[in-house]
Amino acid sequence: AASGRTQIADHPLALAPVSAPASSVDGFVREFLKNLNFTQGVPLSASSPNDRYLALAHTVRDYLMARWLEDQRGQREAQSKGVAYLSAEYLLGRQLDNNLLASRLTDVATEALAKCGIDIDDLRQQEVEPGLGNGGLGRLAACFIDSLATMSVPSIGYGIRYEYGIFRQTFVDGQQVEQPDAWLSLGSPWEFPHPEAAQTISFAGHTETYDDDGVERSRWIPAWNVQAVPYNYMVPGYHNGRVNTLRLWRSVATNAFDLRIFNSGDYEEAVRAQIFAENISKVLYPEDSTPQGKELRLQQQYFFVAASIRDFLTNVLAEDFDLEKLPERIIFQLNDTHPVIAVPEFMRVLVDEKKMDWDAAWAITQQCFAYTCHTLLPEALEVWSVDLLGRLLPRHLEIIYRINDEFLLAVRERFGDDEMRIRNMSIVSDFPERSVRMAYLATVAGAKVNGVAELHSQLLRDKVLPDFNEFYPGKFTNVTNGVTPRRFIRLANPQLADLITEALGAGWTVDLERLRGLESFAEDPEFRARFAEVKAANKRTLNTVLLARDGLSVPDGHMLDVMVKRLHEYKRQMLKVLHIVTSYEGIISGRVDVKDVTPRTFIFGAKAAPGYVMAKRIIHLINAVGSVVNADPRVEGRLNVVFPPNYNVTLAERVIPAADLSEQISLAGKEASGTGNMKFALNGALTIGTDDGANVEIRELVGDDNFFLFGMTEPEVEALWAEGYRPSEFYQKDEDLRRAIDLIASGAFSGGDRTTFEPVVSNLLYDDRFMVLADYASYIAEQGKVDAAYGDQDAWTRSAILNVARSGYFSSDRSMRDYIQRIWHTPPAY
Ligand code: B1N
Repeated sequence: AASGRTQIADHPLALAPVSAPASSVDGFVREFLKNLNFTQGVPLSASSPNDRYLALAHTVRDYLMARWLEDQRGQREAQSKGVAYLSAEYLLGRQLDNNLLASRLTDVATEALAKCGIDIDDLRQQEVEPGLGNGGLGRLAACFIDSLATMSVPSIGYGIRYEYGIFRQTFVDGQQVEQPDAWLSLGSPWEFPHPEAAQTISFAGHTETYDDDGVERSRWIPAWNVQAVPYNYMVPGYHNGRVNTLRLWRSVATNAFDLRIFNSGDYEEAVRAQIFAENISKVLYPEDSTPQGKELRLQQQYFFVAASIRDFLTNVLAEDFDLEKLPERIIFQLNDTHPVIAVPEFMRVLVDEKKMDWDAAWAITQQCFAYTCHTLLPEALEVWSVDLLGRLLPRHLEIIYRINDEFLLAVRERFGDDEMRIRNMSIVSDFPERSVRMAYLATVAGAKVNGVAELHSQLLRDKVLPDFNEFYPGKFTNVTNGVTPRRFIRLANPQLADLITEALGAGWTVDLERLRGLESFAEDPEFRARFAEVKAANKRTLNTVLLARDGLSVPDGHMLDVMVKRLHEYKRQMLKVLHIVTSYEGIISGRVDVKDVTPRTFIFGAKAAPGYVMAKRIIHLINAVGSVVNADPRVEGRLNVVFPPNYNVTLAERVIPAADLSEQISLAGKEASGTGNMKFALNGALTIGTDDGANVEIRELVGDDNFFLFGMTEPEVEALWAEGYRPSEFYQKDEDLRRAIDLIASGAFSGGDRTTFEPVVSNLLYDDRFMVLADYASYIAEQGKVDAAYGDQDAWTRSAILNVARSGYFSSDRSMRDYIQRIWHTPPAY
């Protein structure tokens, strides 16, 4: 087979480049009909919307193909240093529109389809977004690969092709019910499976030592294995002709595995084996920030990193590559701790398989990995029990022990026998059970460790890993997150994009700091009027979308106050609820004249992890408050709570451009960065927020006058904890707060039943880990300022424009430049 491939590679036709079809409307019509006929096997007359969508997707693929093949060849041949982004999640969002935009085909395709009597918008609606991520972390990975392609950085994304992505959320009587996300069921036109390139990935078994020509070596004798089949996705850069690759792995049963069982004549057992193997890439774990230590999750993690490392070593490097030079060719970026098992796997390959000396292998490994931490919550720091690791990956556990032994030896050399410090820094911890702290392993192995916003990186350095910072000076750094302006401005907000282009000319989409040029336009009344009209149009569009999607509506003339993000106590959706209940209580008690209430629509979007009981209760409460408030005639329609189910990337693209007010109200020190906050600012919403995560940097950039700050700072939070936080004292002291909580407790939102939301109320009064009550007064006061500011529409619009003008820093292109400069040191292009 190998010599056959060589012969073909030398054939003159093998080097002839494929060429893209003609970019004319007629050319596009031809390609589209060809795909409809030959790929879908239907004539236009008998085609379903899904047929047409798939044919359109295939047509767009065909236009991208020549560049993709060319870029894959170029990247292989250049042998320059590249980035392998290792992430268990990629929250991509819909592909069609993005790929049309990147390849400049939007207008041609629109016209071509119109010629066939098809409205391209109808086909856009057909696509089920690949929801292969939970929230910010997965969406960040998607933004990063977009920027890497747009900046022509040699890179590849590796991950898992989950058969089921993040669950589909529905509400039944206001309560969350999860449905499986069968995103592949109507076809998956964007992927290219390569079953012939499958890798065998092993698990379990035992280890042994053996004599290798006088050298004692270890080897792993695994007990079972699965096949990892690569599925390639195109990642087109924006208007630069570049197409990078995202490679997601799917697990299937190995032939050998089948055969052994087939030979035993046990057909049922063979089928079971198949199912067992396919389980590994079956479903995305729906926990955001609070991973459960499930065996299948560790299987997923090892499965995809082992396949990715082998893929790089065998398919990217030349066969005779000198492994000592690995750091000149690759940097594996670890997206949180989820792929950290790659570290011992890399060591195993170098030491056991390539027979490299341990110290040499370790020196290489420490240059080939870098680690991004995305959290500060202790419960989110992944830990694997030694028991589980030893069963599933016995050789890796041995390697981790040796890494730890040598690390602690070095610590002793530096700091002396400070047993407390040794215990605190050990990768292997003994309590509450013997386990491996993956963040510590990543920190020891990584060339660099970064947080995702200035404040987060500082807390990581000074509070979470101070001993490591002292031991490894210079290892810790910051790269503030960013978002792609292609998807989140150009695609999501085309009218704003056109207005910006008219003002500043083209070019800002790939050089977002140019938005600064809008500052002077903020002073131009005509520009302000047009900006305000775009916002109003986006609200009308959102209204249309929500009406069709969920039967919900956003009344004209309302301020749009938006809180969209995963449901988590630290994000404090409860604070938002208390604000709504306070406004409502003011009206129905008659203390506030309804005519004085600024009309507001509160939009929520939030999924709760299926096992997170308190989060689900809060969802129930939001829906319950909405039903009561929206239906109460005394409110005269001035308060309106809208909670569309199943918030996802597609809905974000509609909601964010319509928003006036962005709610970023986490307890200071808890939200590592946030990225929704950046998307809102870039779309001209003003932020009400705490001094947390990237909010700090947003406020510094847009200016205090254009940002509603409230709440305790992180040091104030620390101080209050130290002094002893008693939430009930805030309840006693603050009349408004008491009225709001009492109204919830009275059963006003649960048909008179006082038990339904009792756990939420007592959680606030007697526990309140995230200090909702401590920040309540400050939040309500600031919301008063929001109302006042909104009263002067022209001034508000000016602030909104300044938010856009001053947020160019939050492009993920800038994040990529920071990674390149501070961590990767890769060349700008191959
Ligand atoms: O990562 C985002 C940040 O902007 C957010 O502030 C941060 O909360 C988020 C385990 C996570 N941190 N940790 C996770 C996700 C899934 C999982 O299984 C943890 N997500 C974040 C991007 O930096």
